Amino acid sequence: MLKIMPQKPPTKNTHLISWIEEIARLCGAEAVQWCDGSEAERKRLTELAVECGEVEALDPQKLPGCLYGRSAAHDVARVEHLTYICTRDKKDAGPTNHWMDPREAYEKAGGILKGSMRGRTLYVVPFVMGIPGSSFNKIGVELTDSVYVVLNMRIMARMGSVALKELGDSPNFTRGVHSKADLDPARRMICHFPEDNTIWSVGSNYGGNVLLGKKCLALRIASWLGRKEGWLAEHMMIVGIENPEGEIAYVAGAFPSQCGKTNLAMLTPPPSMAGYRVWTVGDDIAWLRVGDDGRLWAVNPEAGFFGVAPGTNSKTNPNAMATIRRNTIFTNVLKRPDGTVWWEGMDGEPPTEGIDWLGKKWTPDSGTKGAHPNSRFTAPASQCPSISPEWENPQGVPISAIVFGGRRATTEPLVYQSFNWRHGVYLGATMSSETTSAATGKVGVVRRDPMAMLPFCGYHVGDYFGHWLAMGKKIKHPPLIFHVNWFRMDSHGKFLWPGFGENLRVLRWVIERAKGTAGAVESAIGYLPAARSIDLGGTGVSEETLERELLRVDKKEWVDEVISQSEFLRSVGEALPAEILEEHHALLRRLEGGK
Ligand code: OXD
Ligand code: MN
Repeated sequence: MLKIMPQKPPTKNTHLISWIEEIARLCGAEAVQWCDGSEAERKRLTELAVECGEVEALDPQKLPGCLYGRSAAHDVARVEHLTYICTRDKKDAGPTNHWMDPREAYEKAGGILKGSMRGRTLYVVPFVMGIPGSSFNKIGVELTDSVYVVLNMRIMARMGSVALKELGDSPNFTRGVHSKADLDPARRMICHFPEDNTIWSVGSNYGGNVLLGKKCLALRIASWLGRKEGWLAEHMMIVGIENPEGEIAYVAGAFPSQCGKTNLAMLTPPPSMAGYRVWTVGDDIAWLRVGDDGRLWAVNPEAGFFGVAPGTNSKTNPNAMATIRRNTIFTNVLKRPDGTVWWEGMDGEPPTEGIDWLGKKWTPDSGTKGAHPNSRFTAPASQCPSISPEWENPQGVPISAIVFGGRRATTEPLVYQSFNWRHGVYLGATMSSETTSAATGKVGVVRRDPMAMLPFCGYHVGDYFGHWLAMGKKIKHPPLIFHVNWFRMDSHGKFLWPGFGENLRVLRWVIERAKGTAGAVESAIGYLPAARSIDLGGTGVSEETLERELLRVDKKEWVDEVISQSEFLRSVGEALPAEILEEHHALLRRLEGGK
């Protein structure tokens, strides 16, 4: 006998209550538990999750409030080939998304959901993406059978009573359903129904597939809503850069997964840039709207960081290291015998032994990685030492510059500026990067990743480019648009640019361009920094390396680049805006003109 709704619902919202009843029945849940987001609830659920083995507690002195989780060995990354946009008309999903007819998707995923929560509790997780009280936020409710998901969601979003209060009696909320089901990779589907404001995720317990506020709502569903409502939901970090005079300029940056967005968002200025400060507003997602003042304003809709652990250390990202000292969930890293954690690229020597991400005994001689390359930390943004005082401002922050960037060993210079908004949209639209372990599939292959949204744009990518162009017309004082590449290599395969804190030198040029105080020279691909306009003091990089290698625009490489872009642009089909094609042809003309 099902104990549906044993608790008195903490809301009178009949749309919400009847939907929960319907899903609880479909899934055969044994009980329904409403989450309020309180501290007492966190304690209770943590004890439960430890008891049933979903997570392990870490050393309470060394890592207070921290937990350790392991996902199934075949469930460690986003599964793009099993992620669907389910629109009535296939055309609306476009060529970059996997599409499924909504009826088929409800039937297939429903078949997996059916009875999947027998003997399990269904947790009701109401959450706000955005700042409570702001007219720019969106409400979601995730129904899940995973306590691990509940504990992560309460870090990543403003969760519980606050969301129910915000929602009131309204039917306007994203209906998210998640069931681990049997974690069978053959029965795994992440389905988005933008026309129904609904997400069904089954058969996974990996964050990017199951923390439904993040990629599913705040990017795929939100990008669809943004087009309808006249704003942009983007895969962007947001950072404030304070100069020695105390002026702060905000930059939004789109980079594919594992290209350093979190490090850039928490950047520590190098010692030779005394007087500069970097303020973190967000590390992964930006919602952008035109303000009454005609500028573009950005809000980080999330409340936490779901960051990549390997390579994070007190040199690459001291702010992240300070953030994750408490109240953090570590997933698929190595657990040390003393109840702390480790990953490849962390400070100090590797531990002499530990339990690896697969749950096996590990030593440095094992010949395997202790932590999965896509192992993660989930940590409250409020704990970040560099968190901006503006990060919860309901209006957001005004954006002076947008940077697009990818991981490219060749071709793309360290930095260049687009000629104007339209050219900037073209730079974003044709962006590319080498693939990483954030998604399943081959690593290191160059692929087009427009605006770093390839896996996240919830509608036709051609219409998405059109929406960007239309937004440009609505912004009276648009941010300048740039392209950066921290990953260019020399002929021996060595990175030419030191990256990390030194990237601030490039961002300094970017914001000084926005202010109109830095020099540039025109090239075929855009404006490059004028000689000596990027301060290299203390980087170990010479003016000559900057000029001849990092900023080199090689005509042959660029003609090949344009040819490789053509293939992608053709695949966009009829919906490709003529303006993008014109920019493409204009670039080729400029290259051939020898500029
Ligand atoms: C992420 C991703 O987790 O982009 O942010 O995969
Ligand atoms: Mn991301």
